[in-house]
Amino acid sequence: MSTSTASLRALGAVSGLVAATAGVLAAHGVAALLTGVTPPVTAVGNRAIDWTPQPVKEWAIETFGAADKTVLVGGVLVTVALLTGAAGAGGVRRRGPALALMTGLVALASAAMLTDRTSTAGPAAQAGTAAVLAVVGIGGLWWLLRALGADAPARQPGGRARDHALTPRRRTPRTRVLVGEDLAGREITSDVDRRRFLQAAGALAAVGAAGGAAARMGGGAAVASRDALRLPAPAVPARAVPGGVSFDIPGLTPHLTPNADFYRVDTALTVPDVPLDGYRLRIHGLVDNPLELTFQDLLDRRLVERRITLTCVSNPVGGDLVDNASWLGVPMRELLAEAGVREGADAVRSTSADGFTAGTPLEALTDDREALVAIGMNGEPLPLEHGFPVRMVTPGLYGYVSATKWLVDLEVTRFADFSAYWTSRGYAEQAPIKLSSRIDVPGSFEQLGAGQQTVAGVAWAQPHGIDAVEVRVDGGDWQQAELAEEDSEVTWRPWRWDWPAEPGTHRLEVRASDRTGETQTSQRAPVAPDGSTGWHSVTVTVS
Ligand SMILES: Nc1nc2c(c(=O)[nH]1)N[C@H]1C(S)=C(S)[C@@H](COP(=O)(O)O)O[C@H]1N2
Ligand SMILES: [Mo]
Repeated sequence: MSTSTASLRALGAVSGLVAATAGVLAAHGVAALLTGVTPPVTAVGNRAIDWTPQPVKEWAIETFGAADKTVLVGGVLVTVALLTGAAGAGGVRRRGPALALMTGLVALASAAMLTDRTSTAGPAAQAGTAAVLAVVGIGGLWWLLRALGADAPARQPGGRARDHALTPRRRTPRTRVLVGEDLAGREITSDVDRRRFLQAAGALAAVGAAGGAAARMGGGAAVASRDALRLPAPAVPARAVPGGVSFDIPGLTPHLTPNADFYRVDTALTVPDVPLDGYRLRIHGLVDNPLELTFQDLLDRRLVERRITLTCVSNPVGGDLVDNASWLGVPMRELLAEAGVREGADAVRSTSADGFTAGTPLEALTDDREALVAIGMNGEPLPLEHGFPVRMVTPGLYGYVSATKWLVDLEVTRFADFSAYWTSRGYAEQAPIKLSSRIDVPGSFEQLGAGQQTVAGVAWAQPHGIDAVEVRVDGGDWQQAELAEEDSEVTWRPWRWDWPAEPGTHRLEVRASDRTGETQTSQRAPVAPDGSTGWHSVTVTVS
């Protein structure tokens, strides 16, 4: 392959990338201008999230943590770039296969957009956005490849530049590029219309830039709503945080997690944009009086403030998908009582604005643990990532069955009659949080000096409360740790133990017991289907 062929191929690859980028940006721009439309990359990402096998998903969460979504979107973008680049490179001689590949990609993205669970727009808006992707992506590639001389009869050596010579109007200099050799070993060349190529590329860049700008400007109504919102003081404030709820030990998790540090787990690729204007919470199903509440209706109710530790089923032993916040909200049982739950119901199916669903036992939402329909977190309106404007918080149950964010619908029903998002993907229907404990200090593989060392961490047993924590070294006798003051049975409890550390490599283990008399099992269980078990341990070197 000669250099000129290579550079023609490179221009072809650029054509594929430019057309695809312009198409995607234009579609994202249009989606941002219409409300509720899911743009192509998000739609494809959502499909990927919903279809990724569970073990792969867990591996991704564990490996990439909070960056898992960035990695997913990056993966989608890289794949599209490679395919469209290759299509363009291959399309410099014949456009057909390149356009077919681009059409296939557009068709897949369109299918994902038209069936997206997070879309709240009508099919016309969703289809119109897909059409923009198709026109810019496929049309753009066709245009660029034509300027590169694809499908024009290649000229044999000695041939004359017919259209060049015979069409004086055309001033565009065409560049002859070697595209191969004929059987006799003579060069075959193709005409590249440089001016037309630059015009096409420029036009597509402009379309892409406009789309990108619109995508940046559009949406964001929830941010404005949140900025303008002032939460009322709670009718029932949480009691003051007791003095000794934690220890002053560097590296020990703080009792209350600041919003910015609070773990986040959800299936939302882009944070749902749910403005207060037009917000409705429907409560219906097996009830006597279906309710439809505005955000103001919620504000006007008896607001209760409570500190509750949230826990994710995906938290491995020793992991950090558990955090504690002060929540402000309306007691769920008061809303359900007003709706009048009928005989025979045993579950509430909650749905978010982005189509996520959870199934919660009716009992957990009506008993004394007092689950909340929350609107505030640590003295602020809920952050967008944590469910603005309304979410559920249910003490004692893992988040996937009890903590629906961007909450819009509560259906009183029976477990026999539905299957929630994670339950239909192999997770348990019922998922009480398992008793667990974690060593925060010292860190794994830390090097320590010999002598008195502090071992510390947190333990949780919502909704029963922690009764004891024990630590042991190198499989020796269990030693009682000192517990911090209990904030409540539904919050975690810090503990500490003074360790006379002797030189060598040591393994520290922790286990907790709750108020029901249960002690944490040493039996290791993975996070699926209903939460991990086992003892957390860290290995350290003392010298
Ligand atoms: N809408 C919606 N709500 C959701 C989820 C979700 O994917 N979508 N994930 C749940 C899970 S698995 C957990 S553990 C909690 C986490 O809440 P956080 O992100 O505020 O910590 O939210 C729950 N609520
Ligand atoms: Mo979770």
